[in-house]
Amino acid sequence: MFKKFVGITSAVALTLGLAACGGNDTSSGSEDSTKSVGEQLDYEIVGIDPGAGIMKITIDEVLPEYGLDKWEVVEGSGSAMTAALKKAYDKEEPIIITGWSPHWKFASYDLKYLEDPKGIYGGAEDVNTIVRLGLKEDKPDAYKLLDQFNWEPEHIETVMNLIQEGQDPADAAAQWVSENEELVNTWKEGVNEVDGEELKLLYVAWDDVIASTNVVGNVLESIGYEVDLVQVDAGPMWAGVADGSGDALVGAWMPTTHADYYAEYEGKFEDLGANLTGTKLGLVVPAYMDIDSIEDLKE
Ligand code: PBE
Repeated sequence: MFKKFVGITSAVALTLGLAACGGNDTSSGSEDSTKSVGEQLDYEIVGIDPGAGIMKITIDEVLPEYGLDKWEVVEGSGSAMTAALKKAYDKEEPIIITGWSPHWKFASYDLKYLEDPKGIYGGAEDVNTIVRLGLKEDKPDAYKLLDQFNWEPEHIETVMNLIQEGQDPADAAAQWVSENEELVNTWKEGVNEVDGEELKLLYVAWDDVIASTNVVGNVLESIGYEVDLVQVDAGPMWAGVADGSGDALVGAWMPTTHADYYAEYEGKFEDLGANLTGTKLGLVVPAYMDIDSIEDLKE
């Protein structure tokens, strides 16, 4: 290989030599390693369902504001995204996903958020509980319990990890509830038991929201409600609580991620405030990747 370069100008030889060195540095050692991350990934970021707030922020704000016009965010789902992450990670290949915390992927893999020097993904957010108008009058005990539902990232992470390890979400929720009686009792304070009244919780198949909805559903059942967990897309989740066809949702990320849905239906729901604080959103990559900032994607 080296012999081929004999006779070419030293500047070119130097460039080629450096490129070859860069290639040898990477663990894959393939010819890909001399390509930019964009070239290696075909300028594709692995996204989730199109209704997710993180998709809108990434496509409408992050790509244009960082000048990443060659890049696109591929639509899919939360589970397709984690499947793609596992596949790439197992082979130590590059991948960029739309990621968020709390999420089990940070316990399963060594990952990092790309720095966001423009702060477009915003700071830590709250996850709010949103109920339909009239729930307070119709189902005061469900309302009171939903209003008192509040936990910490470590709690939701435990439930997510149980599900990730293979437990059915309902079983994982039941196990967590039985192991956290003291906290759960604070949600039940002053709440009376009811006799089989129906209650419909709407949720999207995002791993954090699957966990929280199953836990709240389990506790509402323990006080006598017949709880229906209905999985929908993000738009119908908000629309369903706003038109009263669903009673509540516990996965409203505010003030940024679900700002559009919030504004669209404002006045048609009641916001019971945060059930969790300290979330994060961003572009996430395996720690073995050689980039640190969203700005590195321009190269
Ligand atoms: N998420 C999880 C959602 C909210 C909860 C970050 C994927 C979203 O982007 O809308």
